[in-house]
Amino acid sequence: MLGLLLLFAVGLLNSVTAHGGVSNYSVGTKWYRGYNPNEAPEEQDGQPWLINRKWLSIDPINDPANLSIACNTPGTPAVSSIPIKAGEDITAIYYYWLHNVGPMIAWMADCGGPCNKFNASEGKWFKIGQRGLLSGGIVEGNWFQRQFQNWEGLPCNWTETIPASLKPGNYLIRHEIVALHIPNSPQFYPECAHLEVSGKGTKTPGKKYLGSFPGIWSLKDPELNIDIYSNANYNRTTYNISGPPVWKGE
Ligand SMILES: *[C@@H]1O[C@H](CO)[C@@H](O)[C@H](O)[C@H]1NC(C)=O
Ligand SMILES: *[C@@H]1O[C@H](CO)[C@@H](O)[C@H](O)[C@H]1NC(C)=O
Ligand SMILES: *[C@@H]1O[C@H](CO)[C@@H](O)[C@H](O)[C@H]1NC(C)=O
Ligand SMILES: *[C@@H]1O[C@H](CO)[C@@H](O)[C@H](O)[C@H]1NC(C)=O
Ligand SMILES: *[C@@H]1O[C@H](CO)[C@@H](O)[C@H](O)[C@H]1NC(C)=O
Ligand SMILES: *[C@@H]1O[C@H](CO)[C@@H](O)[C@H](O)[C@H]1NC(C)=O
Ligand SMILES: [Cu+2]
Repeated sequence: MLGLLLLFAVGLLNSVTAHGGVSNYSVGTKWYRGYNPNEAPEEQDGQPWLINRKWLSIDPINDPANLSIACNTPGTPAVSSIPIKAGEDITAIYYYWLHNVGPMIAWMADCGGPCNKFNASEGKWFKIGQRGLLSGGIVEGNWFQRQFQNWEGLPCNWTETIPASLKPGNYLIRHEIVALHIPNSPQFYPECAHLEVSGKGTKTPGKKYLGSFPGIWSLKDPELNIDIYSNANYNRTTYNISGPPVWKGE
């Protein structure tokens, strides 16, 4: 009976911890606490330290047409912003990330004013970095997500650079992990934070780099609505990350 209970508990634990999201951010030596869906909302909502848009659940979003695809559910704006210079790195730190197949993409969108008044579904999003299949086959190969994965509860770090030429201003940053381990059922895990970008940059990405959430992702996309285990895909050694090209600051 105890064994059975234990088995059940372990099963439950696995199904719960199988999901996740960004726990903290760091810029240089400074850490910023993210929203924690496992802690009381009343200790987080409206707090002056909050730089992360609210996300209530570590579960994935399955429907790319859901408004929550932009900044998760409910995506309530943060109070504060992370100050960062164009050209600096930002690290998103996750705990217990357990999936291993699928692309990871960092996006930004100009809030055109204070981000705490900005509707993320009206953002024009651009990629600043993406990580996919680095080598090997699509099922067992060396995905960045597989390197990033950590079973021991140690922090998993994902670092990207704010393009050095980016015009200063208020931006959302959106870290998104796409998990492809279930055939024809891509899972999207996006979280957003508010950035206050400084610097002497003057550039903004052109139209071919921009898109909307909902909008960019579609279940008609064969790279997302994919069965990685099928005969046709199993031995593939390339995976093309969908969406616009990454903006490098040109
Ligand atoms: C990281 O995030 C967790 C969960 O939100 C929080 O409890 C912890 O204080 C954060 N760590 C740091 C160093 O900010
Ligand atoms: C959007 O997704 C969230 C979280 O996955 C869910 O709670 C909500 O019901 C969905 N909304 C619609 C309109 O399906
Ligand atoms: C945000 O924008 C979307 C797309 O234009 C719209 O459907 C939605 O109602 C807006 N949400 C709010 C809270 O205004
Ligand atoms: C992850 O990043 C944090 C913050 O920069 C750092 O303290 C930690 O050592 C890093 N962990 C790993 C495994 O690189
Ligand atoms: C994948 O490649 C191996 C080695 O060439 C081959 O034995 C296997 O049948 C292939 N699998 C599929 C599903 O095509
Ligand atoms: C990926 O993109 C390259 C370059 O556009 C193309 O040659 C290749 O066929 C694509 N691979 C797949 C699996 O779609
Ligand atoms: Cu999961």
